[in-house]
Amino acid sequence: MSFFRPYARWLDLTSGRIPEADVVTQRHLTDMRGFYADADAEAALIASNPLIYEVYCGAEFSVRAGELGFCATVMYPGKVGDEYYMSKGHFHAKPERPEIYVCLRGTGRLVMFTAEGDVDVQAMQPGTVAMIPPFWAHRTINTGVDDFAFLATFLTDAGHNYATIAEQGFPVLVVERDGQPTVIDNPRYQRDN
Ligand code: S6P
Ligand code: ZN
Repeated sequence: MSFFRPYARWLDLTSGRIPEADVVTQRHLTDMRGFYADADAEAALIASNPLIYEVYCGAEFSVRAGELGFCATVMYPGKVGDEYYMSKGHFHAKPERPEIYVCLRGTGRLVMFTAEGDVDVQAMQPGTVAMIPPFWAHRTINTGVDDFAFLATFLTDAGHNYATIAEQGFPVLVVERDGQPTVIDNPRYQRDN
């Protein structure tokens, strides 16, 4: 069987980018309308449409079982209202698939939750290795003033399920209060769902 081919890519450990990535995805504010809690702040920023984050993937992935993939995410510093720039966040389409994140640059948070209502927030700084268990949705947040970057590795058949998150977000938000990242409840999230 020859349908898997070995490959290697150079990950720039300083910037967090994979310069020769086969696939680069950019997410601007218009790609995540409605994800931030403060609709007025989003409307005020939408004309300038800031780039929030970029994802560099080593290769175009198949969805065949048994393939491990890796992607590096670089997230820029900024806020929409008092909510820090963040990823859309997702469950995996195969929700039982876990994932590992390795922080390369900056400071941030990895926020996770389960459909049963458990919530977990991990602080991320260069060198932090975080495990996202099966069935936990995950989102990253740049709480610093520099770029925040991390490497993710996962079985490529994990896929993405953004629909639940697009509807009502995460149970908690990470906002700036008195200059500090602070975790607060998300008023839009229905805990009994
Ligand atoms: C894939 C992995 C990451 C994210 C990336 C962007 O399973 O978790 O590569 O895709 O950080 O986040 P999102 O929520 O927009 O896919
Ligand atoms: Zn994931």
